[in-house]
Amino acid sequence: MPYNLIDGKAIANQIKTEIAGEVAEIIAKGGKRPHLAVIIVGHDGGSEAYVAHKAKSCEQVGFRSTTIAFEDTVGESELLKEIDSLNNNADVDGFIVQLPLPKHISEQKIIEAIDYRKDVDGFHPINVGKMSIGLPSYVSATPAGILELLKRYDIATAGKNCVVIGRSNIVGKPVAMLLMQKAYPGDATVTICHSRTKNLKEICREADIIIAALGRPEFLTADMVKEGAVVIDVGTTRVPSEQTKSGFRLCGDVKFDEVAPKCSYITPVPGGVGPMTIVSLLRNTLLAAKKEIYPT
Ligand code: L34
Repeated sequence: MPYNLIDGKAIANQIKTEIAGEVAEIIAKGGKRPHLAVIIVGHDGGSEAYVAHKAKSCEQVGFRSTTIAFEDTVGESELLKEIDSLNNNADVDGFIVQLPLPKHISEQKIIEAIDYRKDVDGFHPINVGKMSIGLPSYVSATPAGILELLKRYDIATAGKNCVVIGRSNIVGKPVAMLLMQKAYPGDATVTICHSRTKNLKEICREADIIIAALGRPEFLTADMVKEGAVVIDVGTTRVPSEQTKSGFRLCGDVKFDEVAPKCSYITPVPGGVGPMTIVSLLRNTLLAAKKEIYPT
């Protein structure tokens, strides 16, 4: 079957142009430049690359951005102090703490310290809760990016069997919630699979749409995929490679070469969901600057 490649990078660029236009309008009217702050802890290669992308993308659309970097020896209380300062900094519209954090710091405690009105990652329980019941909220960036791709490619979701592999708080759970909501994209029949699921292969073979978000390189193979399925690959694992200058390559959760020929649509890695994660963060930051979700 000739498959359609979902070009996340192209869609992301299109959305950046849309956002840049809105920023220009705000500035022309004498408004404040949207401002995103990002806290990064330690030197995880993936995190450093993603945070650099976020800063560069802010610049491209005309946002101000501030990156605050800590060594991985930073104490939890020092981090909480920085969060408190950002919560109270009127120039900062939204901020995030890039995950993962070192083991001696409680991610949950950090997330809950962020003022939910500035939580442009949509990780705070208030935003997660509101999203779950369909109220206006900051929706976390990767799930929002996935839905945007389905929308821009006009992929039908109502009544479709949608299988999500992975149950993380930042992707699996929220994307499942969004796909079952009474909306488009949404109205799907959603099944969430994880490491304890029995008959995973059989369940996947029934899927019209598969979201692979478990973080295991090339986990989804051709024998798990129905002819004509839509496959969204959320994995971005760095695996060692002798072919690249950096010494690694980015590997998705889907064995692309054998799965793609069976698909109607499929996302590549890189260039699929990753760039959409970044523009969804920009979109949330713009919403924060405009105080659209939380007016006060
Ligand atoms: N707080 N932590 C917080 N918020 C997030 O939204 C994230 N995430 C995930 C990890 N931790 C987080 C990201 O930013 C994953 N993630 C992310 C962001 C961007 C990209 C991948 C993951 C991305 O841009 N991927 C590119 C390639 C990047 C490269 O070459 O290194 C792609 O084309 O897939």
